Amino acid sequence: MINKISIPLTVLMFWFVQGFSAQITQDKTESTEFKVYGECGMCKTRIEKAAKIEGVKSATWDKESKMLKIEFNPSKVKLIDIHKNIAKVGHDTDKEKAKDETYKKLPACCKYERP
Ligand SMILES: [Cu+2]
Repeated sequence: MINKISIPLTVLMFWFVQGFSAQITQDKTESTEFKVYGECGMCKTRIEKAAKIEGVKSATWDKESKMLKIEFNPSKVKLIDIHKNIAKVGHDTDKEKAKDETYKKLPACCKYERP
């Protein structure tokens, strides 16, 4: 009698624990920072907006240090894709360069010195 109940119960417990740990892995957040070239407050808005792609929890760019701090989920987004998306809006990062034509289209106040 006890065995008949305890076996399905054990299986159920096992599923529960497994599902729970899978969820933890999925929600894992890593934080990192990298350099993004920019100049002003407008750049800050543009950079942070471009950085917040799917899987990125938060993005904060510092005008003085030019460092972008991000919190992201490595199982949902690759770092290089964040770099690429920022480069797409005209800002060079330490890994990806923006296209010259995109850079040229930036407002005058945003023309940062290119590395
Ligand atoms: Cu700017």
